[in-house]
Amino acid sequence: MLRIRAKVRRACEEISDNREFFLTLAASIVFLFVLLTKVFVKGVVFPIETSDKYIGSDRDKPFYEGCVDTMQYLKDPAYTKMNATFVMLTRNEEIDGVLHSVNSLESRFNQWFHYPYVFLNDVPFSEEFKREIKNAVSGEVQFGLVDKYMWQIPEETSDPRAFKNAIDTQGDRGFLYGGSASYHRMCRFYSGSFYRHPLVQRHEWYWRVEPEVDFYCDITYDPFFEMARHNKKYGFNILIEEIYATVPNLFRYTMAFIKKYRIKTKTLWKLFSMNHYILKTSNQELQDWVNFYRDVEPKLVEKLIIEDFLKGEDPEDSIGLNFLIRRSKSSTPIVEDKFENEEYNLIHFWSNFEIARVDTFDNPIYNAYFEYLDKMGGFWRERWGDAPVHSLGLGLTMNVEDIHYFRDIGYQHSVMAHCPKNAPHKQLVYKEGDPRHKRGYFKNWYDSTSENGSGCRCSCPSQRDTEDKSSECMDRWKNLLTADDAELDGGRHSGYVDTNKVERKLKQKLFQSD
Ligand SMILES: Nc1nc2c(ncn2[C@@H]2O[C@H](COP(=O)(O)OP(=O)(O)O)[C@@H](O)[C@H]2O)c(=O)[nH]1
Ligand SMILES: *[C@@H]1O[C@H](CO)[C@@H](O)[C@H](O)[C@H]1NC(C)=O
Ligand SMILES: *[C@@H]1O[C@H](CO)[C@@H](O)[C@H](O)[C@H]1NC(C)=O
Ligand SMILES: [Mg+2]
Repeated sequence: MLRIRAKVRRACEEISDNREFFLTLAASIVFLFVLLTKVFVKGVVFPIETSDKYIGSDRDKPFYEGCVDTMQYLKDPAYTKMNATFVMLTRNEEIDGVLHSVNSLESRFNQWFHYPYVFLNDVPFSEEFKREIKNAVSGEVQFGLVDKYMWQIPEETSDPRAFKNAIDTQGDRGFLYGGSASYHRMCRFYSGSFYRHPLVQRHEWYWRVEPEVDFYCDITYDPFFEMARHNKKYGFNILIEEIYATVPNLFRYTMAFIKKYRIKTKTLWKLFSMNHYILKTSNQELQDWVNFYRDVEPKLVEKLIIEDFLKGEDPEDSIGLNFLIRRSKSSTPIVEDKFENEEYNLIHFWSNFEIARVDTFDNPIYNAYFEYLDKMGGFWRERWGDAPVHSLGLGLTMNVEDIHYFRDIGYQHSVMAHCPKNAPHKQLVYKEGDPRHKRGYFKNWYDSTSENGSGCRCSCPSQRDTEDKSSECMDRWKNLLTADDAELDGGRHSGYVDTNKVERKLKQKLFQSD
């Protein structure tokens, strides 16, 4: 050992004037060290990513972790096939993307369960489209037309100039899809009409699918049946934040609706609403000033020092005078999107994947909510997506435990993907249910397992999981899962900080010598 060190030293002395060499050496050592710690001390030096953690509680957790023996599952006398269907709104031209989604869904799930499909379009489907679909699916198929009353936005005909102007403006300002009238129609249709379509109404449950999506894990149990068995009403797969520019007034109108119809929000409301009612106090000025926890101390310190100054006991008190001047010069902070002390945090369930009861939306409260929003014109004046509309609507009608996170379903749509780690010791051999879905040599070729994994035979893309990309959204969901009932408080926010208590503490600190 010593001899080696001496050798190294000698070698180094020989090139001691070669700084580049040293720098490279140092950089390599640091790089190696970082690499090793990252691999071996994961969780100590580098925090564990959300996708590696366990997510679940009695309120909600995966129905199964890992694979289920599907043949046995289907034979269980307690099992019944549900009154359910896939739903897809699409265009004739999108047939390749539609087949892509259908093949993925069949291969990963429906080849064992044979649920039917409903395809919807604002123009009739072509014979070719119908033929290709019928060849691909293992359940019944129905093709429906969306009539112009459901499809068109009323102002398109009642006020075409204002309509066109609004859409063009959004396009000019570069809002994603803002300049596309058909995108606005689509969002409105999925917000308030799809579940009222007669072909959808024939079912109790639906699973929304879009063209060009991928499923990465085998779904070896029946999600509809498990939803029913666990009293779930709405299932999601991805939770992300909306682009602000598309929904500037959505929350304001939602709050106005709540007020007008005296709606009592449910506990899910807390997933979407940010609280600005921080201080429990009757002092209105303080109330208006303090919108965040970080405002509490500075504002109370200011108040106490000024109060002390105004007692007039110390005429030389320049600190007190300075505080007084500062306060008189400053104005009440404006939180632009605050409405009745709440603000939308832009979080929503990404609604291109949904497994839900049809009456999740087809009920008096949600229907009235949609009608109200529709009248306010946000589906064309702004570009309200069906996802934030669904989510805020769910906040009016659902409790946290009514919602199910399908964490075990690997799914991707355009730029977003969620794909779980595989569950340990619960991977079974793949058995095809339909000869069209032979997997041949790759049939048991899937990702390695991990302690907190929930997936069955997942083969995930290299893309970063949305759980990690939008981990703040997931953290909020996790907090709701583990919060105690009192904290959820029917979704209502209330002043959390006891002003008197904080003031007492601050007084001690500030005026200790007294
Ligand atoms: N029939 C029909 N389907 C549409 C129209 N616009 C959108 N869609 C469908 O609505 C779904 C969502 O549209 P898409 O453009 O994929 O939106 P994105 O997923 O938000 O990018 C897809 O299934 C589309 O096929 C339309 O004008 N007519
Ligand atoms: C599994 O999750 C728990 C709790 O979230 C965490 O403490 C543990 O480190 C996770 N395991 C792995 C292998 O990341
Ligand atoms: C399925 O549910 C729909 C809507 O509730 C109902 O009208 C229909 O009769 C049900 N069909 C079957 C086969 O139970
Ligand atoms: Mg799409």
